[in-house]
Amino acid sequence: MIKKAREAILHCRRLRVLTGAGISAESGVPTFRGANGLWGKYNVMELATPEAFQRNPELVWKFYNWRREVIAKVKPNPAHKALVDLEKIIPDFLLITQNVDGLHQQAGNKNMVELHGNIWWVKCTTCEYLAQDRSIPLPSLPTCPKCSSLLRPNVVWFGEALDPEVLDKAIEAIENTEVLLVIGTSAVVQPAASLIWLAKEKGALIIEINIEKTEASEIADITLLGKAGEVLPQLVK
Ligand code: BV8
Ligand code: ZN
Repeated sequence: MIKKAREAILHCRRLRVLTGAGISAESGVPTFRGANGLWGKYNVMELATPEAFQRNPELVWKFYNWRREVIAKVKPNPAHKALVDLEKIIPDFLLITQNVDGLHQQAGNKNMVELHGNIWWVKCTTCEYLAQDRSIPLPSLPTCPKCSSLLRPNVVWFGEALDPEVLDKAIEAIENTEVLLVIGTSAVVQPAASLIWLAKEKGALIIEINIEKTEASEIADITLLGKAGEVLPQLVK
């Protein structure tokens, strides 16, 4: 299977990659639904929502400050690095990530979109202010330097629409690809996961890398069971 996947990837002109929290697991970033659950005592579904922020912005910022602290200490793993190598050899490459940890950019990927935003960016709840801010921790209630309103993390919360331009770019790329490599995602969160079914519908070859079967396994042409940090480098070398 590895050989078949390697051939398909190395001989294709157009390749898209969809990554989820599993690709950062070996860097030490907890996944959302993994055995250790997400972020210890915090329940992401309760906190990563506009309602939670409305109700208790201090608690939501505590959650994000804690995740920023965890993520600041980790670095890209061999799976992230393999995608940088892949980008160098595939003529038409796009990385579509659900992750907000910024590890793909840190590893060196350039041609990519972040469907759910980036934890290192903050935006104003009132004006257009949007900036990268890597200070750790941010004040418990950070305010906008332009209009003094409350700042929020520049991530897409549950119940919020994805940035239409970002989603359109991902859909357009998914609609014309030869191969879609799906790495480390439970394929549960929508509309990101629907990109896998769209690629299948458009005739792409679906290759999945995960430590266990997922919702997408039934439509994957090749499912490679194993850790992304161990499997992915074998596909690229
Ligand atoms: C929206 C940022 C509506 C925040 C995140 C149908 C259509 C549309 C929406 C919905 C729908 N059904 C349900 C919904 C609502 C919801 C949703 O999908 N809920 C799920 C839980 C059912 N969707 C939304 O709310 C979306 N918004 O649709 O709004 C709308 C439309 C128009 C106008 C107004 C409103 C927004 C979704 C975005 C939420 N934000 N992140 C933050 O991070 O703080 S999503 C969050 O989950 C992360 O981004 C994460 O990446 C993502 C997906 O999870 P995974 O990445 O897959 O991670 P998970 O832990 O689940 O799985 C890890 C996998 O890795 C596992 O399979 C594991 O086996 C594997 N693994 C582990 N270790 C390894 C490994 N694999 C390989 N190697 C390893 N070492
Ligand atoms: Zn402002």
